[in-house]
Amino acid sequence: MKTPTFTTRNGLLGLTIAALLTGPALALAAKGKHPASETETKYEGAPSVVDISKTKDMITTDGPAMTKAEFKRAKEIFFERCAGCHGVLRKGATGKPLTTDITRKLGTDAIKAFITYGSPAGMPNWGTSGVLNKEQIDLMARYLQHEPPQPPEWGMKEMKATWKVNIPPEKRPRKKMNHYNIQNIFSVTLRDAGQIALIDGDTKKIINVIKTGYAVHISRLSASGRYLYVIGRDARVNLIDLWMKKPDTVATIKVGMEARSVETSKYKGYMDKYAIAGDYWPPQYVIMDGLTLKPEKVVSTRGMTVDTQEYHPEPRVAAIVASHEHPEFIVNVKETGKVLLVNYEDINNLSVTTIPAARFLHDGGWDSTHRYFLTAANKSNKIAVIDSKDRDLKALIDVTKIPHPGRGANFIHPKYGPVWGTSALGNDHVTLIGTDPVNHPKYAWKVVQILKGQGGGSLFIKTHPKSHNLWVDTPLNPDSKISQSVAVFDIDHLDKGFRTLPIAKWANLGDGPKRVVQPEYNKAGDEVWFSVWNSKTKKSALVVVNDKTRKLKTVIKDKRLVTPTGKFNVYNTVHDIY
Ligand code: DHE
Repeated sequence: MKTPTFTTRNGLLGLTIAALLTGPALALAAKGKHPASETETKYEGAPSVVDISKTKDMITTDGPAMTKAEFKRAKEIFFERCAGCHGVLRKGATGKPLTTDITRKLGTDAIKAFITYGSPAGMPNWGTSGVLNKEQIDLMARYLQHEPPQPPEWGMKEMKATWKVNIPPEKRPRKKMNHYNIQNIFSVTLRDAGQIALIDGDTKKIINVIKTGYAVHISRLSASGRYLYVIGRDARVNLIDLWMKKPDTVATIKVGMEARSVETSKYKGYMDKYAIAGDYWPPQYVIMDGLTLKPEKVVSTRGMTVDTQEYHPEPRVAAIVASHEHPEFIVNVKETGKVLLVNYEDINNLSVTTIPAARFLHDGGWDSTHRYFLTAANKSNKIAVIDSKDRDLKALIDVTKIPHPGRGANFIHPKYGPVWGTSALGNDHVTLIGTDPVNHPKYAWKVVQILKGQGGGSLFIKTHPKSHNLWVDTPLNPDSKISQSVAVFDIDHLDKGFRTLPIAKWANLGDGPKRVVQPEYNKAGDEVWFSVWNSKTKKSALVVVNDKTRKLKTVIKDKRLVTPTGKFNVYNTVHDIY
């Protein structure tokens, strides 16, 4: 996948034209100084994987003249560069809306200026950076004044047509057929290979490399720990049986055209019963049979935004977690800013509680009691706290720029009691929030401390109940010294600051970006694993650190480990330990 190499794409229409053409905006753009960083574009700017050959296209006389061939080329550029932030239908996502009522008022010249110079609100300077040439910019400026092409829907019929059960449940092993300690297996995302590697956490040997969806994204486990669910950006779900002699795929389905999240039912009595996947396109979620992936219920997330209460045609499904308090999935709907509690007790008569939070809900995780879900509304700079027991919003907490917790990290703070933490894309803050309304009510749902990390561009933080370390990665920091190392705090002495460990150097891989990403513990909580994420044609590795001594334990190198990113330890993922 091609990744643009500069600034964020946030607000094409955030400024007045005058400001853009003459004011500080132009000066900033000319110097390449956007307040929003390279970091955010690297992260959000991945091309949309929607199949654009199937869109419904319309060139109307209301827009400037364009040939069919020009429209097709502009559409390709839009889905590669722009859809991630402005949305497939251009109704606005983390970037501003680009609907024709707005773009036609602006006109070709003004749009060209925005695309060329970018804006301090976060629009990249596609022209002055050399990514798009004058002819392409002119093409895009005209294209944006025509109606957005509409990708096709993907309903039950399409899902069923792609659903395949390779090994039906009755033909699967009746007991575990291998000698692996499956609770300590890691499922490792091999992003650009479209594969996952299953790695034995005890021996550090690769058990199997399994073909999954395109630009595979995350793995989650069934409540029993037997079944692994993997989702690709192309919305392909793999169901993998860890009891097989050599664990492998037993069923697959494509649940949409583009997706990011998958989860399984964890409430007692529903072990391994249901899985759910959330789509970016079409905007919907689907509940599936947990043992076969048979699609049971598809539900659209289109609807009104939480604040202005306007219709949004493309609210993408972001993080999904499984409630431990009720038979429910907790579903983040990004663009409308709503959290849905989808009750799976009776999926024919589905009941859904809708909790208002804030726009651009993204990732998040549980507090240590597994009652409260803390989730980032990232471009609103807020953390929402959902009470999964009482089914309501407990708090909406202001934090600094672009919180990105992954699932966050829980530990007992020496002063404030139980806290949950998040790092950020937009600055070096590690924000700690009190999570104990019973014994520490004064601190509950308040920012109790902000630690200074290595820098912005952080995606994930992690600790473990048995550890005294808090690990903070910074893979998207533009400074390679920072992106190739990790910060570690002693949670008993947070005021002492962090130590830096040169993880990429330890891997000794030669050249390449070698971003160090996503700490993940083993089951025992005495090792922490890091991916050294190099480009596709270069060597990558996993680095295992002794959590007690903070010294290198081992480096897992193998030519099959292409672009490793997320790692999911079976036990910790089943039990939501982080
Ligand atoms: Fe992710 C989690 C979306 C880019 C690695 N990512 C998530 C979740 C969402 C999401 C909604 C939460 C899922 C859940 O909990 O159910 N990610 C997106 C994007 O939209 C985005 C910004 C751009 C894109 O086009 O995909 C994006 N993500 C990335 C990456 O570039 C990362 C760093 C590398 C990769 O493998 O693609 C990446 N995302 C991850 C990982 C998690 C994740 C490792 C799970 C973390 C965890 O500990 O649970």
